[in-house]
Amino acid sequence: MFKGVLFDLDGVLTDTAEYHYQAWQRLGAEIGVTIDRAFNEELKGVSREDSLKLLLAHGGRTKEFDSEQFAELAQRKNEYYVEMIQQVGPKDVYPGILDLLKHLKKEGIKIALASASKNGPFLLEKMALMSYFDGIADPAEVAKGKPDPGIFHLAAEQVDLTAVECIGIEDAKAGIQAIVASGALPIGVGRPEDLGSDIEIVSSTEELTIERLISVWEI
Ligand code: B16
Ligand code: MG
Repeated sequence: MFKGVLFDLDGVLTDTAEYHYQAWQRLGAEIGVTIDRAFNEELKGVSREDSLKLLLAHGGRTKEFDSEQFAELAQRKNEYYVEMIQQVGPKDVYPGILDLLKHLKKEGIKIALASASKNGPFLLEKMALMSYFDGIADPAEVAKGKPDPGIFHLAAEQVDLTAVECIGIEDAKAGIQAIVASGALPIGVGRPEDLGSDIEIVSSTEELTIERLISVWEI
C-alpha cells in the first residue's frame, strides 16, 4: 500500500493553471508575443523563470532582454497572477479533492505538496487546505524544476518517506515526467493526448477517490 500522496497544486487542487495562462498571455501581449492554449501546455508545471525563457523563445525575443529586464518581466507576470488569486477561496477547490484529502488523513496516509509555485502556501491558506498537508516542498530549495524529479523527492522527504512509497498527482507533462523519474507512481489529471497514454489518467478530479488510488497502486 502507498504511504503518501504527493500533490501538484495548479491544475490539480484548483484551476489556477488558467490564471497562470492569463497572466502569461497578458505579459506576452505587452511585449508582442502571442501565446495560445497549445503552447501553454509547455508552460504547465514549469517554474516562473523557465516559463519566461520558453515564452521569449516562442516569440523569437530571447536576446532582446538583459538579466535585469528579464527579472522585471518575471516579476510583472507574478504581479498579474497574484492579483488574480486574491479572490481564490474554499469554493475553488476542485471537485473530489476535499473528500480525498479527508479519506487519506483518516487512513493515516501522508499528504505533501510538490508544486513548482512559490505561491503554493498562500493558495493552500486561501482554500483552507493547509491543515491537511503534512509537508510542503519549497521549490526554492530544488536546483532544477520539473521535469527534474527534485521537487517530488523533496516532498516525500518532508513527510519522512521516499518517492517510491508514494503516488504523485499531476496535470502537466513536465510534472508527470518528474513523477516517473522520482520513482513515485503517477496519476495524470487531463487528457492522454497531453499527458501520455502509458500512465493512469483521470479526466476530472472527481475520479480521484481513495478506492481509485488503491486500485491503481495494486495494478
Ligand atoms: P509561480 P504547479 C506551477 O505550479 C505552474 O503549473 C506553472 O504554470 C508556474 O509557472 C509554476 O508553478 C511557478 O509558479 O510563478 O507562482 O512561482 O503546477 O507545479 O503546482
Ligand atoms: Mg500543475
